[in-house]
Amino acid sequence: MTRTVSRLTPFLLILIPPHSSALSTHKPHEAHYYIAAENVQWNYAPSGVNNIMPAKGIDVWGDQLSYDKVRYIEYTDATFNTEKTQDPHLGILGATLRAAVGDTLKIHFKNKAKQPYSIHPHGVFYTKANEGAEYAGATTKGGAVKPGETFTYTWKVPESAGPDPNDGSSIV
Ligand SMILES: [Cu+2]
Repeated sequence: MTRTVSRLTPFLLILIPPHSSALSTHKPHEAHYYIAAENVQWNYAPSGVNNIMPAKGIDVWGDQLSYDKVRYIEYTDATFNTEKTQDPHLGILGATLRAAVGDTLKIHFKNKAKQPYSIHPHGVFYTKANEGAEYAGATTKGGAVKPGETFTYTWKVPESAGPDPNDGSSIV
Protein backbone atom coordinates (compact mmCIF):
# COMPACT_ATOMS: atom_id res chain seq x y z
CA MET A 1 0.00 0.00 0.00
CA THR A 2 1.23 3.45 -0.83
CA ARG A 3 -0.30 6.35 1.02
CA THR A 4 -0.49 9.68 -0.71
CA VAL A 5 0.65 12.30 1.73
CA SER A 6 1.47 15.44 -0.20
CA ARG A 7 2.78 17.94 2.25
CA LEU A 8 4.99 20.87 1.52
CA THR A 9 8.55 20.51 2.68
CA PRO A 10 9.86 23.70 4.27
CA PHE A 11 12.91 25.55 3.13
CA LEU A 12 15.36 27.63 5.09
CA LEU A 13 15.67 31.37 4.67
CA ILE A 14 18.85 32.66 6.25
CA LEU A 15 19.12 36.42 6.62
CA ILE A 16 22.31 38.20 7.57
CA PRO A 17 22.86 41.84 8.54
CA PRO A 18 24.58 44.46 6.38
CA HIS A 19 27.00 45.75 9.03
CA SER A 20 28.74 42.67 10.38
CA SER A 21 32.46 42.81 9.74
CA ALA A 22 32.42 39.89 7.33
CA LEU A 23 29.88 41.68 5.22
CA SER A 24 31.15 45.23 5.42
CA THR A 25 31.80 45.17 1.69
CA HIS A 26 28.51 43.53 0.79
CA LYS A 27 26.91 45.09 -2.24
CA PRO A 28 23.16 44.48 -2.43
CA HIS A 29 22.37 42.30 -5.39
CA GLU A 30 19.77 39.94 -6.87
CA ALA A 31 20.14 36.38 -5.65
CA HIS A 32 18.60 33.93 -8.12
CA TYR A 33 17.39 30.50 -7.11
CA TYR A 34 15.83 27.79 -9.28
CA ILE A 35 13.52 25.54 -7.33
CA ALA A 36 11.12 22.87 -8.51
CA ALA A 37 8.35 21.11 -6.62
CA GLU A 38 8.50 17.39 -7.36
CA ASN A 39 6.72 14.24 -6.34
CA VAL A 40 9.15 11.83 -4.71
CA GLN A 41 9.15 8.71 -2.60
CA TRP A 42 10.68 9.61 0.75
CA ASN A 43 11.98 7.00 3.15
CA TYR A 44 11.92 8.26 6.73
CA ALA A 45 14.26 5.59 8.04
CA PRO A 46 16.50 4.33 5.23
CA SER A 47 18.73 2.61 7.80
CA GLY A 48 15.73 0.61 9.05
CA VAL A 49 16.35 2.03 12.52
CA ASN A 50 14.61 4.82 14.41
CA ASN A 51 17.65 7.01 15.00
CA ILE A 52 15.60 9.73 16.70
CA MET A 53 13.97 7.62 19.41
CA PRO A 54 15.35 4.08 19.11
CA ALA A 55 13.15 2.74 21.91
CA LYS A 56 10.01 3.54 19.92
CA GLY A 57 11.08 1.44 16.96
CA ILE A 58 10.18 2.07 13.33
CA ASP A 59 6.43 1.57 13.74
CA VAL A 60 6.13 5.30 14.48
CA TRP A 61 6.03 5.86 10.72
CA GLY A 62 3.08 3.54 10.24
CA ASP A 63 3.06 0.32 8.29
CA GLN A 64 5.70 1.49 5.84
CA LEU A 65 8.77 3.73 5.81
CA SER A 66 8.38 5.36 2.34
CA TYR A 67 5.62 7.78 1.43
CA ASP A 68 4.64 9.92 -1.54
CA LYS A 69 5.86 13.40 -0.77
CA VAL A 70 6.46 16.66 -2.58
CA ARG A 71 9.92 18.17 -2.18
CA TYR A 72 11.35 21.55 -3.19
CA ILE A 73 14.52 20.71 -5.09
CA GLU A 74 17.12 23.27 -6.12
CA TYR A 75 18.55 23.35 -9.65
CA THR A 76 21.57 25.14 -11.09
CA ASP A 77 19.69 27.21 -13.69
CA ALA A 78 16.46 27.88 -15.54
CA THR A 79 16.69 24.67 -17.56
CA PHE A 80 15.86 22.73 -14.36
CA ASN A 81 18.03 19.89 -15.64
CA THR A 82 20.85 19.75 -13.09
CA GLU A 83 20.07 19.39 -9.40
CA LYS A 84 22.26 21.24 -6.93
CA THR A 85 23.85 18.97 -4.39
CA GLN A 86 22.41 19.40 -0.94
CA ASP A 87 24.04 18.54 2.35
CA PRO A 88 22.57 15.13 3.32
CA HIS A 89 21.92 16.28 6.89
CA LEU A 90 19.15 18.54 5.54
CA GLY A 91 17.13 15.43 4.75
CA ILE A 92 13.74 16.17 3.26
CA LEU A 93 14.10 19.93 3.67
CA GLY A 94 14.05 22.05 0.56
CA ALA A 95 16.70 24.44 -0.71
CA THR A 96 18.47 26.82 1.65
CA LEU A 97 17.97 30.40 0.52
CA ARG A 98 20.58 32.92 1.63
CA ALA A 99 20.35 36.68 1.45
CA ALA A 100 21.75 39.77 3.13
CA VAL A 101 19.92 42.94 3.99
CA GLY A 102 19.46 45.01 0.85
CA ASP A 103 19.40 42.01 -1.48
CA THR A 104 16.52 40.98 -3.66
CA LEU A 105 15.66 37.30 -3.91
CA LYS A 106 14.45 36.07 -7.28
CA ILE A 107 12.96 32.62 -6.85
CA HIS A 108 12.32 30.89 -10.16
CA PHE A 109 9.82 28.24 -9.17
CA LYS A 110 8.79 25.43 -11.50
CA ASN A 111 6.01 23.10 -10.53
CA LYS A 112 7.01 19.62 -11.68
CA ALA A 113 4.52 18.03 -9.30
CA LYS A 114 0.97 16.82 -9.91
CA GLN A 115 -1.04 19.52 -8.18
CA PRO A 116 -0.69 23.28 -7.60
CA TYR A 117 2.07 24.46 -5.25
CA SER A 118 3.66 27.72 -4.23
CA ILE A 119 6.39 29.18 -2.03
CA HIS A 120 5.37 31.54 0.76
CA PRO A 121 8.20 33.32 2.63
CA HIS A 122 8.47 34.87 6.05
CA GLY A 123 10.86 37.68 6.97
CA VAL A 124 11.03 39.40 3.59
CA PHE A 125 8.98 42.05 1.81
CA TYR A 126 6.72 41.07 -1.06
CA THR A 127 3.80 42.40 -3.05
CA LYS A 128 0.51 40.54 -3.13
CA ALA A 129 1.50 38.95 -6.45
CA ASN A 130 4.67 37.59 -4.82
CA GLU A 131 3.15 36.39 -1.56
CA GLY A 132 2.83 32.79 -2.67
CA ALA A 133 -0.38 32.33 -0.70
CA GLU A 134 -4.03 32.10 -1.57
CA TYR A 135 -7.03 33.00 0.49
CA ALA A 136 -10.56 34.15 -0.10
CA GLY A 137 -10.69 36.86 -2.74
CA ALA A 138 -6.96 36.90 -3.37
CA THR A 139 -6.19 34.45 -6.14
CA THR A 140 -2.82 35.06 -7.78
CA LYS A 141 -0.73 33.03 -10.22
CA GLY A 142 2.06 32.71 -7.66
CA GLY A 143 -0.37 31.62 -4.97
CA ALA A 144 -1.07 28.35 -6.76
CA VAL A 145 1.38 27.58 -9.55
CA LYS A 146 -0.19 24.94 -11.76
CA PRO A 147 1.61 21.72 -12.71
CA GLY A 148 4.08 22.37 -15.52
CA GLU A 149 4.06 26.12 -14.99
CA THR A 150 6.75 28.47 -13.72
CA PHE A 151 6.53 31.58 -11.57
CA THR A 152 9.26 33.94 -10.42
CA TYR A 153 8.84 35.39 -6.93
CA THR A 154 10.53 38.68 -6.06
CA TRP A 155 11.25 39.21 -2.36
CA LYS A 156 13.18 42.16 -0.97
CA VAL A 157 15.24 41.88 2.19
CA PRO A 158 14.72 45.01 4.30
CA GLU A 159 16.96 46.11 7.15
CA SER A 160 14.25 45.04 9.61
CA ALA A 161 14.65 41.46 8.37
CA GLY A 162 18.26 41.27 9.57
CA PRO A 163 19.40 40.57 13.12
CA ASP A 164 19.44 43.35 15.70
CA PRO A 165 22.83 44.40 17.17
CA ASN A 166 22.51 41.94 20.07
CA ASP A 167 21.43 39.00 17.90
CA GLY A 168 23.75 36.39 16.47
CA SER A 169 25.43 36.97 13.14
CA SER A 170 22.55 35.38 11.26
CA ILE A 171 18.94 34.47 11.84
CA VAL A 172 16.83 31.74 10.36
CU1 LIG B 1 2.95 33.39 6.35
